[in-house]
Amino acid sequence: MKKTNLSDYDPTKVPSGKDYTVGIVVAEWNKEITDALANGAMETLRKYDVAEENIRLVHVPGSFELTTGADLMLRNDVSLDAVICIGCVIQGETRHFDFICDAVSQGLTAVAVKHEKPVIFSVLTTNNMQQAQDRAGGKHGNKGVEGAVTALKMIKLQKNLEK
Ligand code: DLZ
Repeated sequence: MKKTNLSDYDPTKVPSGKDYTVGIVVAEWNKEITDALANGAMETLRKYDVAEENIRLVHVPGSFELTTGADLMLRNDVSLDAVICIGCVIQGETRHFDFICDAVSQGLTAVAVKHEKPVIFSVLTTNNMQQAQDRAGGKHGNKGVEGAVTALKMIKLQKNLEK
């Protein structure tokens, strides 16, 4: 199966984030992975000129709480243009994985619709730790980088359409 590098993108198509404000919610479960994803996201936002003071970072206990974290951020900071949600859910022996993944994907979609702002799903859902490491700065890139690029593109799209 062909595996794409999550960090492969055309840099000429990424908008400048000079005037944008971006929230990042990071789950603490599998912290080694989510810290690497958060660093990838922050480095990418800085690379595309988002000012340091316009990057708002908060942590939540696990991926299940990303929905509440994103909702709280958007409710309490109207200057946010988008929120990137970062988590890592690793398949275990029980169905917990399925419930968390379903809840987060549906929850984040609902938050985006409620607040009419881009909410980005930078959540790894993997079978094991190796697959997560491969996607958190390993051989398949960094899903946090992809999340930041997606956020910048979606903010620009929204601003263009709502002019
Ligand atoms: C409970 C749990 C389990 C088993 N696995 C993960 C995981 O792989 N990744 C993750 O981000 N969180 C996990 N959690 C914690 C839940 O997301 C949540 O924090 C708790 O169920 C409390 O609501």
